[in-house]
Amino acid sequence: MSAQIVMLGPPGSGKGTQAGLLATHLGVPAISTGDIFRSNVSNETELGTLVRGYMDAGEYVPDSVTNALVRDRLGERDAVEGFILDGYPRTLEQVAALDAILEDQGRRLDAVVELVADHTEVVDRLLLRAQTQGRLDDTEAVIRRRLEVYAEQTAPLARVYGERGLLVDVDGTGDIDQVSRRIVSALA
Ligand code: B4P
Repeated sequence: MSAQIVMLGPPGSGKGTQAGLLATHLGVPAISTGDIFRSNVSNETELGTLVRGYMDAGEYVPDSVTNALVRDRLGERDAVEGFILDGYPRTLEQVAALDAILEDQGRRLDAVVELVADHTEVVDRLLLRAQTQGRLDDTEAVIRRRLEVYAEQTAPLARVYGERGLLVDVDGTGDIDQVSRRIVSALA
């Protein structure tokens, strides 16, 4: 199975969870822009200070910041054999930036997995996570804003990748193992 893969899906669709499982299965790193930003926020780095306000409000971090971060990360040694990108790209500008990064590296995407999940189910999952992990962007108002931003800025990416023949739609409902098995068989 080829392993240059993007995971797409609304907040709460399980993309972070599934990116980690698929990465282990394929032996490549899962690269989550959200996780990288969160770790910078908790370590109070300069980048963390810059991105915190956007994340707490449910808004996207500016493309220039995110694109530079991904370019560096994809240039690291462990990403040479492949990667699962979780939460990137999220805007059309990020799609163009990723194309340029991969072209410079002489490689291309193999597949874009879109996790499809019902609106009520994703909100329930995120509210549950709010209780267990206390993420600052998992309050009801911010979740609503994140879902709006997703619909406006990220949902159009499915059409772009669909036109390129890269899109693989996977039902994200059901338990984590079930979804994971669906992804592996859809990519086979
Ligand atoms: P992310 O970290 O990507 O947050 P997310 O969209 O909520 O997805 P996440 O991966 O965490 O959740 P998942 O659906 O797996 O981004 C956070 C913020 O960072 C963004 O709002 C933005 O500000 C910034 N950011 C990140 N990338 C950016 C970019 N490219 N450009 C600009 N800004 C960017 O899981 C949700 C919950 O559901 C989990 O608790 C999980 O345990 C549970 N779950 C998963 N699968 C399940 C299942 N099958 N059944 C039941 N529960 C399940």
